[in-house]
Amino acid sequence: DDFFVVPHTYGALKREDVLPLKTCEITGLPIPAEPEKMLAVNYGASWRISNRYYVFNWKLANKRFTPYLKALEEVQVKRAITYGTFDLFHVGHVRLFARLAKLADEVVVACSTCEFNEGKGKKTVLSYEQRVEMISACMHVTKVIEENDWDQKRSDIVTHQADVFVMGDDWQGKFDDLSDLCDVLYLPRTKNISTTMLKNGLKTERKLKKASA
Ligand code: C2G
Repeated sequence: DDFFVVPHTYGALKREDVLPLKTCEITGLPIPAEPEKMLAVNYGASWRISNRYYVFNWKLANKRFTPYLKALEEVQVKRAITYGTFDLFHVGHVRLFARLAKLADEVVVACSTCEFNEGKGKKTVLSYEQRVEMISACMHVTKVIEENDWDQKRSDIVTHQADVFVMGDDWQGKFDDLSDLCDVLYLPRTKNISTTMLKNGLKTERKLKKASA
């Protein structure tokens, strides 16, 4: 039960040395319950002797508190995770990522490999590397990982400390079993755009070109 006061007082105080705070008679500002104990921890036993050349050792203090501040950052970061093929990257994907970025501080996207897509009965137009490159370039995305197994979601959620798992609502209910690990959310798909539409559009265009050639 050592008591620390970030960023300068590193342990060696007890809670009752600091709390409850009291008011300094001179400045009217809040001070520790036992100010002299904190002064001794911060400046050494000779703190009473005025020393115009004394410099507080911020380098040591920062070094000591770095792990704590890093852990604090980790705690505050909210992470969302989602999975998909993201072939012919389009505004439906971007708007999904944009909504994730509103829900969380960081967005992890798992992109299906070509091999995994074969398992989904999908043949992508773009290679895995190109799809990853486009997703990574999206401002809403923090990190891209590989999806090569239907069953990797549980371990991914733990590894990446995801607080929310999100998919478009064409997957409504399919991943509710993950709700013991994190929130599970299905968001409405963006209307009038899909990889299939783009593929068909390209095919039609090619047919029209051939016909007019
Ligand atoms: N999406 C969307 N709006 C669209 C098209 C897609 O919100 N107009 C969403 C889908 O609902 C999905 C994500 O974008 O959540 C990726 O869609 P696909 O690339 O088609 O991915 P899918 O084949 O659904 O793969 O393990 C899960 C699978 O990898 C999901």
